[in-house]
Amino acid sequence: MNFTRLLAAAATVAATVVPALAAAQEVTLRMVSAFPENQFYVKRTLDWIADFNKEGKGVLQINFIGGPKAIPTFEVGKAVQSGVVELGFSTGAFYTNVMPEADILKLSETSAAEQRKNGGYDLINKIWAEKGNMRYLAKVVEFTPFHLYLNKKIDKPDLSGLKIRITPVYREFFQSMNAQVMATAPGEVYTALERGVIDGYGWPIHALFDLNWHEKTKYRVDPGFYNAEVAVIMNLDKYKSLTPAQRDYLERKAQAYEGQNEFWKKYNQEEAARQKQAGIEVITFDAATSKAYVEKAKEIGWATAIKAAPQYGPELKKVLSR
Ligand code: 173
Repeated sequence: MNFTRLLAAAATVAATVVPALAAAQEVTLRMVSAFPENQFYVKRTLDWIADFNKEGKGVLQINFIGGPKAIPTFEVGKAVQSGVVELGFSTGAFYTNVMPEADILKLSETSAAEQRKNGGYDLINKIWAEKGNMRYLAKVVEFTPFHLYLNKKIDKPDLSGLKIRITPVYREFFQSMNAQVMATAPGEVYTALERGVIDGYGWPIHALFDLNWHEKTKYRVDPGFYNAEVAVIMNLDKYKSLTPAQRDYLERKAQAYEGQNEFWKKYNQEEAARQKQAGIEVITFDAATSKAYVEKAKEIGWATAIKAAPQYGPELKKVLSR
């Protein structure tokens, strides 16, 4: 073969191979949600994904597989850890079967933005990588207290004789008030309320209406406690396999989603007003009892965290506390 023909052959090869390579560069990440698909959290995430896919053409795409019908709520963390799916949309309480540290983020007093600056975000990612084979991409729910919701009236923080739906978020705190507890995924709460299997449940200040729980709820106990955390998490092997351009795009989009968290402050006020309109009565205690209630939640939260995670619990406490 002379040189000209060699060049021509090389050009032919390049013309066929290069576009194939370029096309192969687009990667699609499959995502599952641990929250039911009819929850507003998921709708908001689907909007984010639509924008992600529009701008990410040729680089990175997300394929939303579904909610707990695809992978059960308490299995989503495991699925991300093992790489069955690349992305998960969940809260830490739902994947304590991966690592106990996951549930500690509910004790955050510093914001996600502050944790990006004070070393918290790096520590979370060190732990999530080491113990969960995960990358913690973005916290997309915060500034949101949890509350106790009841169908029987109480006049002091005593849940003796009451059966309360929990996740790991609330377990030790509600047990300390003598509740009989039952862990269930959000998708099972409505039926449990309808059948009278439970007398109440723990849940954030928002998102009752998404699942129609307001129809079966009489009281909310104030004040709230802790700080709900919901995040986009990713299988670490997949994360590492991305090109720098793909990773930059993913991080930029994830941070932009996290950057919208101020949204929850106003939304939560609206949700509280909506609860009032729906006839949900607020149970309050005197000032000293309320203060003790919140302090007890925090004390029990950290005691449980440090017992379950003796190494990382104290380290997390430094960056999550004010
Ligand atoms: O109550 C729950 O299901 C729960 O733990 C939770 C955590 C974060 C956001 C919403 C719910």
